[in-house]
Amino acid sequence: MKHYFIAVTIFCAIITRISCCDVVKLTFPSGFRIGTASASYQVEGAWNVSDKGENVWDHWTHNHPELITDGRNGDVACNSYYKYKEDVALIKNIGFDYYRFSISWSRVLPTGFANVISEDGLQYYKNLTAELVANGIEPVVTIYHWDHPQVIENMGGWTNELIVDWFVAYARILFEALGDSVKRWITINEPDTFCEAGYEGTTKAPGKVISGIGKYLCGHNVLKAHAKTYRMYDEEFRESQQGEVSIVLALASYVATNSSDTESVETAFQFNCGWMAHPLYFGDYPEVMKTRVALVSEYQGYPRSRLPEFSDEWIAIINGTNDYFGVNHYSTNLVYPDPAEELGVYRIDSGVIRTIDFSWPATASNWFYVYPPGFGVLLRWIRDEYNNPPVWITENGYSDSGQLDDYERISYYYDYIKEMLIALKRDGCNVEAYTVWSILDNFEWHAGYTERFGITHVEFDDADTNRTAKLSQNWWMKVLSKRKLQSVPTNTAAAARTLLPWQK
Ligand code: GBH
Repeated sequence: MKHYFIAVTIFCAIITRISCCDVVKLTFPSGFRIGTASASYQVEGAWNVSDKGENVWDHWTHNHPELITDGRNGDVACNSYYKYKEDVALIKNIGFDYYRFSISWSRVLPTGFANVISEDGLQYYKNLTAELVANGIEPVVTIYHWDHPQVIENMGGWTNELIVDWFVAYARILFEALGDSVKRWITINEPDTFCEAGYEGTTKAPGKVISGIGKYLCGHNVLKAHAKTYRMYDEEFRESQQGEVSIVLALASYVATNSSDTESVETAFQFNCGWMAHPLYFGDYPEVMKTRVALVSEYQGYPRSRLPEFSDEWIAIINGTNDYFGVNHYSTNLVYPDPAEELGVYRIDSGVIRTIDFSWPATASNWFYVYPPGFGVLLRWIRDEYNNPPVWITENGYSDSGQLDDYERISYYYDYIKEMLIALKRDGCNVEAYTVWSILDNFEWHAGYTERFGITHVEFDDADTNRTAKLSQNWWMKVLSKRKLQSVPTNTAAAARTLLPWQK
């Protein structure tokens, strides 16, 4: 009898495994799109060529090199302004379906405003787009990836509501100039990231520390700018151009330290994903954000909540302005309730402490630990929360210090994409596309060139900024030709790799 049970148990275990892999097979469904991405300030260089205006990242890196890990900047970066044909050839050779790149606002509008359009600036993006199309690669365009004109920042940047109209005028010029070829637009990249790090911290430009206020005010204006741009596209371009418009959010995943604590997980998701997505899908901020921020604001003595309110008119404008759900995902946080609240002390708006499990593998970025199951958790949460919208993974990738034999990067891709395929095939999540961040090593914001996300190595110390394939680039080439995940090459040296400072 005992043997019988053991046999049955083993049999069931094998069947479960097979059926899991059978469902998933690790192939990409037909029609699934795979692309790669970059952002203007991180790759273009040519910071003062022609009539280009100064942007906040030019200003920030030139004035505060001490706040960049290696003191460097994006003046040259990958030289993609001059090497875009080489970039496109590379993307084509690897076999990607699309290329997500961003446009530098002050390159197109040197004064920051729509009164002067730089012919050279606009021509560069026309050339890049044409080169992609000629090579059968779909252009996916981010209108804004953190580098707004300094002149606009001088007037408060994303904390000044006037930016809404300035942004719409800028976007209109891009729809007009590129919209015949570009059918997939992203208005704004990761408001959650730059609103917090740029208006309540000094790890992103403009590095203004407006504690408790800056982030929400910035996010409020971002939602308005996004929604007005979406409505403008509806009114002036959608019929003739037939494109899609969305925003991209930086979404961590969350798991509770104590597995029965579903509330902390839910609150953490709402404060991250819900902050921007709830208004886009339901018109207003999540209930838990409104009540919690009001509560903590009152505790801190503010006469009103630090989270701004939308008028009914704005709710109607914002509600329903995401044609697809753009997700940048890298890592997971562990969450638990802030114990200080039991003593009546309110320190955190969400009331939830976010941390990491230090047993998870580290990367070269101090915020980034590897936890593949988190990706599935996030995708299922989006499915359930927003009625299974079409999802584009607009960024996913891994950071190291730049070695060509990047075995860990390959296993990161393998493990994360496997979770995505399970969420898609087994759990019915409506994921339509996946984007590799990044095609090239590039200027990694406050980390300078010390953290590398590329599947292609770039020699930044050499004026030629030569590109060299990493192992992961070859792996991607195979994945793309077979449309199926490929096994991870083994690396015996990886086990012996040296500990990073924060692992010691
Ligand atoms: C993306 O940002 C950017 O879009 C891209 O430009 C960049 O190169 C890439 O990823 C790699 O960084 O609360 O301490 O856990 C993702 C940036 C950084 C956003 C970490 C969320 C959470 C910090 N993410 N951040 S923490």
